[in-house]
Amino acid sequence: MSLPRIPWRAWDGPFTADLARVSGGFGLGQVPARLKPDGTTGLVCGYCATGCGLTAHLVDGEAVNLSPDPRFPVNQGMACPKGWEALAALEAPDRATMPMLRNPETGAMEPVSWPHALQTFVSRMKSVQQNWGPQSIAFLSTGQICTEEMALLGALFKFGMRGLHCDSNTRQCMATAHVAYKQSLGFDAPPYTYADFEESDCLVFVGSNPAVAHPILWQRVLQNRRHPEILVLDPRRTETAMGATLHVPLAPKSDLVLLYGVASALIRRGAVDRAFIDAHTRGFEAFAAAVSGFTPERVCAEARIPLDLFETLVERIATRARVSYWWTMGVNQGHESTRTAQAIINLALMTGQIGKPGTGANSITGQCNAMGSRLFSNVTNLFGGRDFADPAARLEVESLLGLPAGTVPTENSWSYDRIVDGIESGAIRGLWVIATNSSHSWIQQRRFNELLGRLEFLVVQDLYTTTETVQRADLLLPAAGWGEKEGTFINSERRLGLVKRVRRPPGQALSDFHIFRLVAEAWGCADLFREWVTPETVFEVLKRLSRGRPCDITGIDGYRAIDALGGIQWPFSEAMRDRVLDHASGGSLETLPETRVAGIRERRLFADGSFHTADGRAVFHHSPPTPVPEPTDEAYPWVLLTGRGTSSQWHTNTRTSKSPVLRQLYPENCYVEIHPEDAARIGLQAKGRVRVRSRRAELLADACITPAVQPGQVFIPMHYRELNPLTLTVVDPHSRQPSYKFCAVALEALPPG
Ligand SMILES: Nc1nc2c(c(=O)[nH]1)N[C@H]1C(S)=C(S)[C@@H](COP(=O)(O)OP(=O)(O)OC[C@H]3O[C@@H](n4cnc5c(=O)[nH]c(N)nc54)[C@H](O)[C@@H]3O)O[C@H]1N2
Ligand SMILES: Nc1nc2c(c(=O)[nH]1)N[C@H]1C(S)=C(S)[C@@H](COP(=O)(O)OP(=O)(O)OC[C@H]3O[C@@H](n4cnc5c(=O)[nH]c(N)nc54)[C@H](O)[C@@H]3O)O[C@H]1N2
Ligand code: SF4
Ligand SMILES: [Mo]
Repeated sequence: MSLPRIPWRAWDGPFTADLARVSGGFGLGQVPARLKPDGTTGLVCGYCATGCGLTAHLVDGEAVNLSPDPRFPVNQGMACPKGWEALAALEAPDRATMPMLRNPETGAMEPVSWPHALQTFVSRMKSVQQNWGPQSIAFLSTGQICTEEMALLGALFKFGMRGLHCDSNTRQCMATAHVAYKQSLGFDAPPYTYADFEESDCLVFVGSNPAVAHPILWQRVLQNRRHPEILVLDPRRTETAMGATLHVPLAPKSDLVLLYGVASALIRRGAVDRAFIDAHTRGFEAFAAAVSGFTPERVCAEARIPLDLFETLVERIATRARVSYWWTMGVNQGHESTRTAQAIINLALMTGQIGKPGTGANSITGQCNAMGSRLFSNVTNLFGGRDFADPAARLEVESLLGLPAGTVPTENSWSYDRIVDGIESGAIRGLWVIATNSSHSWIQQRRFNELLGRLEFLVVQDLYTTTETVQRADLLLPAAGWGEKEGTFINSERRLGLVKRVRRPPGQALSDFHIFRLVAEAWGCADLFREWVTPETVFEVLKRLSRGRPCDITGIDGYRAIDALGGIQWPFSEAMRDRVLDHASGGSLETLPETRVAGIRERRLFADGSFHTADGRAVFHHSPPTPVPEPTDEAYPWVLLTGRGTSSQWHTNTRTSKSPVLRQLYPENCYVEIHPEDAARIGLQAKGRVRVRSRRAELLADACITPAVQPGQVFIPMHYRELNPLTLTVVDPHSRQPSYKFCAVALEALPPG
């Protein structure tokens, strides 16, 4: 379908000239950079953190089709349905094409000009700050915009607007992995490369369903020619569990007990790597003592699995040469998630299964750029994984960015859950939500949405006019999406990939980058960002901020190098680049011969056993397991599990619902998976409807009667807006990531209809 295209000249106002300068107008007639002679150009996918390379096929400067890139090292010519259909999300009739402001009298959203929108943004946010203090405004952002955009936002908000409290949906997703790695390995550094899927003899998936959530990574597992064991720890018999050689259907949230039991059994068998432990780790003796009481009998009783299954699990881990551990949200989203993730890291450390092909304690990332947000969003940590509380780090960043001394805040921001509590207490009065649909995805939704109603000013920056959060906004800023802008993403294996502009944004939608630039100008702090003019100039700033850090990317000679090499993993320092170029006798990264490219294409960390802690040793962290905060009881006898439903649905479904192809591939109505015995117990028939009730809310869902879930457990995909009102605000004490995957519910069968 065709969308209205308004040239920037068509509207007037004091910001017009600036708009033209900082945003390149609305990009009319602009041909995307780095177009190949055959009229195609490559870019990485904007959904999940697999980071597949896609080829955009262009006609008259606009992409008309996408196909997977056979030469891209990640996906090797494969893509999942979302990747194939990624352009459909850009063509939706509900795309936001103009800024919209809520009319206080009628309550309706009305289109306004950009200058008016920006003036409103600035005057209302500043008035909140004047009345309630500079820290009374906050933002919630995302792992789904480009690194350069996140970096500009974090710098603008903290250094320019003098705000403090901000977080992103990465809290819902990767905060646990971030904290676990940082404490255990000294830096948030997932150690692996995707080749490890193919080079492992035993892959242990904990709370991870890649067959649905990372389908191309699952394809890489299926390409493994070493006849590997695939061990899946998941309460549900997922698509991944069905493809495994062993499925361990442990009781929900019994992971910590089970993993401690495995550690204890391995120690008893002597299946540990003493030399590695002695040379490269700290705290093993205390850990061994702490887990010694986790006997097979105790573990099997608490995890509710048979003893022989536990013994088989231990046997396979103990006897395979290359063992790799992979975890995702079944671990990260829990009441004791950080220690659970660290229990996985501990297993890899005590067996020396890290830094070698086919090994590692490997957290798989969720969103396309959650890794970018972990390193460069300036939200929970200061640029480049530094600490806001560290005076030397603050000074360093101020000098690298040419900021006046004292510009960098001395405190850490509140986490997402604390920002929400802050709205309740009145500490937060103005909120800016960017590229996340909190009114669907945040936990205990009814409370959250009631709290949004208390805000004095809610700004939402999104692609669409119809999302649950936009419907509650006072001001909507229309954003260009993936494919309509340029920048970088960092995938699960630390690979920087390039996103390109292969479509014109509709109407007056602007890239998030340009919106942040305009806010900076309107706020009056653009002087601080003189260098932050285009995404690629910001990339140079980020390189500078990364120098000497574990995530050093100083050797990446701009976007062209990323484009030429099929992405580049961090770290890639100048010294590494120079070594590569020396061997190739000069030239540039772009012209490297294929033989040299192979050497830098797939790199893992910690090959030398040296970690990022002060003494170079990895640390064993552990705590006694704790009970779940809301156990089942007579009134609420089922555990509600949640997660991804199909590979064709993305989160709150704002983008994936726009594709007629994808819509054919998932159930339209909210559904609940329930075991046949439970269905019989409540008198539920096939095609029946179910009322699912928690202490906080209830929903109606179609019944999906299946032995994939165990008796006493039900599963509802997160893509349906009915779900999160039922979930409960529980967060892990270390990472403050919400526990989305456990609350108690009651069920009632309703007749079909
Ligand atoms: N199609 C699609 N792909 C996606 C996404 C999407 O929305 N749609 N989202 C992306 C994002 S942001 C993320 S974070 C990832 C998430 O990727 P995954 O984490 O793989 O997906 P989930 O379904 O959330 O959770 C994984 C599994 O955890 C299990 N689980 C629940 N409770 C427990 C428990 O106590 N212990 C254990 N061991 N397992 C448990 C669930 O049964 C589920 O099968 O997917 C990414 N990929
Ligand atoms: N019950 C339950 N809840 C969960 C989970 C679960 O497993 N169970 N998982 C959690 C996890 S892991 C995650 S990551 C979150 C995800 O939760 P959300 O981040 O809320 O989900 P999305 O639907 O991805 O929302 C992204 C929003 O950004 C918009 N958008 C897309 N691209 C752009 C862009 O380039 N610019 C701008 N400005 N906007 C854009 C989209 O239209 C959409 O409204 O959900 C969490 N919620
Ligand atoms: S697996 Fe992830 S990155 Fe690859 S095409 Fe699918 S959504 Fe895109
Ligand atoms: Mo996520």
